[in-house]
Amino acid sequence: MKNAVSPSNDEIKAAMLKYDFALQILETQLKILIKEYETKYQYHPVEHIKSRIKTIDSAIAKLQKKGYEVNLYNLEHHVHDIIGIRIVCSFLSDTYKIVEMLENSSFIKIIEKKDYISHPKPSGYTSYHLIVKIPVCLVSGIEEVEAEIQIRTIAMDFWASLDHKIQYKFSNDIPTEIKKELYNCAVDIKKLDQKMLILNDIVNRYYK
Ligand code: 0O2
Repeated sequence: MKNAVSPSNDEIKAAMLKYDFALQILETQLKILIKEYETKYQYHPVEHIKSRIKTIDSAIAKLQKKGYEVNLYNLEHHVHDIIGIRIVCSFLSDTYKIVEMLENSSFIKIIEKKDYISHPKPSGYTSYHLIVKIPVCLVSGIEEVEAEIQIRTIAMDFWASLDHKIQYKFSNDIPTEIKKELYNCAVDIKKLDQKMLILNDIVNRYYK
């Protein structure tokens, strides 16, 4: 399916349709898994879930940034986060519970795991990323569609959201002192996440 000629926006739109379907399926499946988990363990590990489909312009920009020619084959094979789902949890331990829950699901096929919680990015970014595949039943047959699931705590989400705004404001050319301060905030956030987890454990012991 490798095109020598760049696809038109209409061709890309048609190819993107399956991502809409896959997102709906994935959102429903996640709701089922989380609800079942909550019922079984009487515990709510998820604070909220956000999802988005990458815009065509943003997907093309990512492809170009990676140095690939713009065609449908490359969009499908080299942009792994056309579907993005973010699962935001209260506590550090919850993020790993969610990862384990997804690993145990036979419906969601995990292609790649990136643990930026144990191994933060040089910027200080922390989150657990899963690249997954979801089966979508189309008229033409079953297609496996890729998605990226980001799992993080509220505190990590707070940091990433400010970092994202800063990157946008400075067009990725962030002054060194701001980079350093952001990194320091990431270190503080890690400590805060650990302290909140300990505090929550203490509170839970009171209940017992
Ligand atoms: P957006 O606007 O959030 O969609 P890959 O996607 O795996 O081919 P890459 O870049 O190696 O390529 O993936 P990575 O770094 O594992 O994950 C990329 C996504 O993680 C980004 O998507 C962000 O959402 C998030 N991310 C990664 N690093 C940072 C960071 O330093 N700060 C913030 N705020 N978010 C980060 P996009 O497409 O870059 O952006």
